[in-house]
Amino acid sequence: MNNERQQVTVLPVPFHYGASKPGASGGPEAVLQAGLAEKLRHLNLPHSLFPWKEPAELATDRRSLERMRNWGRVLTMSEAVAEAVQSIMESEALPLTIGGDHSVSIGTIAGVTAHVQQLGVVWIDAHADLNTPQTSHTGNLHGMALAASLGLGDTRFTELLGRSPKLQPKRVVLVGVRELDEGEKKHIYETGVTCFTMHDIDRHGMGRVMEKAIAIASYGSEGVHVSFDIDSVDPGEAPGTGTPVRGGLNYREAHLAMEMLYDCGMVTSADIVEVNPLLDTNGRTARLAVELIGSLLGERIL
Ligand code: 6HN
Ligand code: MN
Ligand code: MN
Ligand code: MN
Repeated sequence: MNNERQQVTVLPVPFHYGASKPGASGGPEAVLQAGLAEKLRHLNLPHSLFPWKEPAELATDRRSLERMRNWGRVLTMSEAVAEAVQSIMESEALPLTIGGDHSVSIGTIAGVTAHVQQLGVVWIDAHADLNTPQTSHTGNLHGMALAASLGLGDTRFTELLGRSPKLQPKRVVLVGVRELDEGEKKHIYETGVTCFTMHDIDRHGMGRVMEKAIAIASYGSEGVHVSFDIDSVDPGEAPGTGTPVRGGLNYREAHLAMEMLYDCGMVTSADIVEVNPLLDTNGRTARLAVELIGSLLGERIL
């Protein structure tokens, strides 16, 4: 993004089959209700809403495997998201995907990398989403989204739109991590993706951590994708999410991350995921999501 009044196309993906709990499918509606369009208007950004259509589901897509729950539904959704994002990229707008659980990112990254070959990713999350069907304890595909984009896991997901892997580990950075499964730790070591935990943020400060994260994700890259899981933020600030973990980013740290990403001028695309209005208190988490999108798209007080 050169940051010059970039056209933004919002892609709402009301989907929850990648997670255990229902509710994330209400995320797009909640974020829109919380004033997303007004925010974009206030920022003077030309914007439109992508007409998302629930993909027609084949009866055979209802198959489920213990290790990859609802995989047929997730796959059908991922293909539709990938196509939508690809067409948004073609129109030279910035795709802003509103989830939905984090499995929507399998599709967005496939769609973005159809245009941007060398894509950096900043994945802001309490979790790493680096499970494969073999390492997952839950079988939930939202916990496998980043792994799939790195070429790990089931080929139906890794080979979405063809090319696998979509991402190179040296351009992938996790920020805000505080809960990892054993298999995910192994995947971090084996792939060499960079992982900044809450410990790193406490120790060095969010400013320093984001400087490093942006330097890594953008080095030699043609663009940077931001995948923001709202559970990266402390549950006290963002209660409306399905897999909350104590000890998260505070309000200011989350905004600083988004502001610095805007300032780097490399952002091609973004996902805001895991807002669950059924678990929210008075729309607080949805409003936070809108504010954070504002910071990512250039909102400043001065
Ligand atoms: N998310 N590691 C756990 C799992 O089920 O694989 C949690 C995943 C959470 C996924 O928040 O996007
Ligand atoms: Mn996630
Ligand atoms: Mn998470
Ligand atoms: Mn687990």
